Amino acid sequence: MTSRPVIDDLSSFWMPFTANRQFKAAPRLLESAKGMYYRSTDGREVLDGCAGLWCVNAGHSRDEIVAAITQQLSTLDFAPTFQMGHPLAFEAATKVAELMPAGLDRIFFTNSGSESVDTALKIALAYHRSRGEAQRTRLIGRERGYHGVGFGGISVGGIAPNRKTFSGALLPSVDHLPHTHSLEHNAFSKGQPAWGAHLAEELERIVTLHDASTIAAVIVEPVAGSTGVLIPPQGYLQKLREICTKHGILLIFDEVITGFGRLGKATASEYFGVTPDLITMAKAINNASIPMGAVAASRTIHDTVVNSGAQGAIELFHGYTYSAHPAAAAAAVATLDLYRREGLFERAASLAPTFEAAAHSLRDAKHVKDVRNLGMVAGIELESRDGAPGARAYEAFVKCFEAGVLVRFTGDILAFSPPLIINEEQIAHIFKTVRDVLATVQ
Ligand code: PXG
Ligand code: PLP
Repeated sequence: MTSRPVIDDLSSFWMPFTANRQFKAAPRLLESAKGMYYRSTDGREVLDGCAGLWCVNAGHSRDEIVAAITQQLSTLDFAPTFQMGHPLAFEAATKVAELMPAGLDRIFFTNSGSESVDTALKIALAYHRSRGEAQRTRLIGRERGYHGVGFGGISVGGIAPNRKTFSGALLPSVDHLPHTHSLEHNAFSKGQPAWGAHLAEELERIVTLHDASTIAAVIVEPVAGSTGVLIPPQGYLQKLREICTKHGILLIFDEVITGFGRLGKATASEYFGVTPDLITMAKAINNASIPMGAVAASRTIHDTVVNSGAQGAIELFHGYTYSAHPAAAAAAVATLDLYRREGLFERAASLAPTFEAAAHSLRDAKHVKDVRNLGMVAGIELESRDGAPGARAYEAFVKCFEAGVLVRFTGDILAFSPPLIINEEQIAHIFKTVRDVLATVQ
């Protein structure tokens, strides 16, 4: 394939979560992708170590998904789902429901993880109101949590820079659990760290402070991704579940990253054996081929809300123009079929030990102060450069890209979450490249 010339005007696109001036002074542009590889506009193959942004779990530009979308767009480009429907919306919901933990089989479609989070928070409030507990409005998130960028998501989220600018407009009545990250206790843990389950008991303290009767829901990522791969301590999620159940508080797992095979199961809920009341998802739901997200609600929540309205009345005043967009729904159906046909969740589970060993082989690499992993996710935390947090990981990221490997960085943490079609040689290549790059990073 011939490379197109790089466009010379980068000024109009205000880039998301990007250092715009720095990027535009030295852009990194991708122009095509297939399977495990991107191709950059300067004609280089780049091995995808992070599935795009944790989302392309079946690898890039898969023929079956492309065909499903193309055919759908020429058959039915758009159909409303407000007081109307189209068959694929229902088929996609059934297919998603089949992958959810038993009982979480009512699916509300959105277009992103951020929308899924705000939807789940609203469903939690609607549920309590329908039960006659309208005073349950408080939401509990967690420090270092990432729940997208809607006002609801940044309010329950726990990443300071995402909140600071907007602090005057965050949702009222939100509290946060402490995060579970501790290098002092858990550095270089393989899989779930042994220390930290007791941190879930902080929820009891928060419940005592505010009273359970005011609390609607707790939302956490089962494995925190964006904030730098924080693996839940053994027993931690189980304890959160117990405390929520005891106090009638809904538990929401934000599975935007962990959903659809990242841990070797359809959901982290299944992996950990902990069933929340609501699951948010997006990204790999349709291999990120068309924007789509969803919320899986328990049948109890759904039935409580839906049966509380008068016949003929709209039960939940919420929805998006593009909820269950036909192209996105077609992509989801094709993707979920593909995951099953190729056994990609099982493949992830069987590759996980190799991935773990490869990640931890960097234990003695230059600048490394922690390696952590679970399923097909790993994080490598670097010592920060004095007075310049994030600079070292940024340099490593740029050098990895130049060396033909795409990784993700956040602060001084490198994150790895490759497509689940990766092979052992490619896993070794990613971590060898990172080791070599780190040796050259200041
Ligand atoms: N919840 C979680 C747990 C996420 O990981 C969102 C919600 C928001 O999804 P949308 O589709 O609105 O972006 C996410 C998204 C990173 C990175 O650098 C992570 C995400 C998105 C972009 C970059 O780690 N996660
Ligand atoms: N703003 C205006 C003026 C609208 O008419 C709509 C939807 O009709 C929206 C925002 C919401 O857009 P969406 O449904 O795509 O989230």
